[in-house]
Amino acid sequence: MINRLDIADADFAARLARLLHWSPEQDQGIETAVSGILADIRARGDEALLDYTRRFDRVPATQAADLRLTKADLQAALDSLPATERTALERAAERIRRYHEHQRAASWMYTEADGTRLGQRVLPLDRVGLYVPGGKAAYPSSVLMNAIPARVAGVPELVMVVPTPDGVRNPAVLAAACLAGIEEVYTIGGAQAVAALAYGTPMIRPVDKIVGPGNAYVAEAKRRVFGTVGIDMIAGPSEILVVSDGSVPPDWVAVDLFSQAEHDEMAQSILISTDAAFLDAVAESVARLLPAQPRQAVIGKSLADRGALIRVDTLEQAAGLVNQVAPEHLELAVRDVDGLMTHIRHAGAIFMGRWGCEALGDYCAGPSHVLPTMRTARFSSPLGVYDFQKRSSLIEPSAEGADHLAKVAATLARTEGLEAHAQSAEFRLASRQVDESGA
Ligand code: HSO
Ligand code: ZN
Repeated sequence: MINRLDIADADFAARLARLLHWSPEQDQGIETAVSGILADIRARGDEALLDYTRRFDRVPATQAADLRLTKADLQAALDSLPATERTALERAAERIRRYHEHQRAASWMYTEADGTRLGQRVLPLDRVGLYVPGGKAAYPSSVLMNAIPARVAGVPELVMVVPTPDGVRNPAVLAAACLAGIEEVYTIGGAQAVAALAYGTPMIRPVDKIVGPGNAYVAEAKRRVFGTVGIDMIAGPSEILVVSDGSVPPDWVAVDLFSQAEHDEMAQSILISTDAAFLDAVAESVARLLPAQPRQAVIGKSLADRGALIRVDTLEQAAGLVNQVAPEHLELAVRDVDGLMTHIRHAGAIFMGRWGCEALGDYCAGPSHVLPTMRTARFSSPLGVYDFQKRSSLIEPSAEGADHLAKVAATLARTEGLEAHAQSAEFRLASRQVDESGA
């Protein structure tokens, strides 16, 4: 049902390594298909886009313009939502906005003693593309979680692409786009949509960065257009790791584990505890609560293949495992959260204390639910305002500062054998003396 591990077992490290191992399918067929689609969109633009969309999504479009939604379409989707759903989306959007306002980085500048000014200017990206999947993982919450940080950064042009298989639109996704202030939406998907965003077509002007999750074709296309445009990350299956000292009800933890397992058979749900009786109780909760879950098949497979209940001796050992796993989501269901936090280094989002269930963060706590997976929390961060801002360095030497710097620069330039650099630094020095003597 769910794997049981004990840190005291001789084969613990090997079993854990086997459970954690996951690598995205690297399918030669996908690579070939995607490279063909990218080349075709570059060569034939909207014609190719129309062809692929008719073929893959069976959309009855006759011209490229049929693939664009109007502002009225988005507004109609928002108006069609039941009031409770609309209010929930609005409240989530408001909270996500407020959280991200704390992330906005400001430009800065300082002046040195000789009057030289140095600084950094922060500006939003001009134009960003948001990919939204059309199939089983079409989440309106993800539209908010990607679009609002971009909006808060000040990105003036946000373009969304979302496939509509058989022409069927997802009103909640379009409503979320409307709430997030997205005005440019195309009903396209797959590698062809990524290519259109990256290279542009007569209908779609190219963007500067593409964000948002997608299937293996979308991921491969994003990998290939990276460099032409920026991308956010290539996300793996969802992950949750709960650390508990047994101070919360076992049923709570069981359902928390289900909550990520239900995303995907490849999702990973792990509980680490110092309390063996608590682990037994959670195993019992899992067995008792699973049959009533609508997604019991997916959850069951995820827990059997990749889930684990792990016994450790101390919470420091638990923290050591957390840092090794570097999970996307971490719940600290323990009495002494602050004490445990001092040992935690790697996790995408950390839910602290007995009330910190991940589902709140998935929808409405405030931080983006777009988080580093597959151990990448060791070196990367949640999607945030900073992903939609870029920085320029500012250098304004004073006359006196230029003198000092020229000597250092010229020396280093000659060390590197770059005489023109040295002269470039020194020319101003020489001509400034002429300049100031009025000659
Ligand atoms: N847990 C997912 C996000 C999500 N959950 C969307 C529900 N909807 C990211 O890991
Ligand atoms: Zn989730």
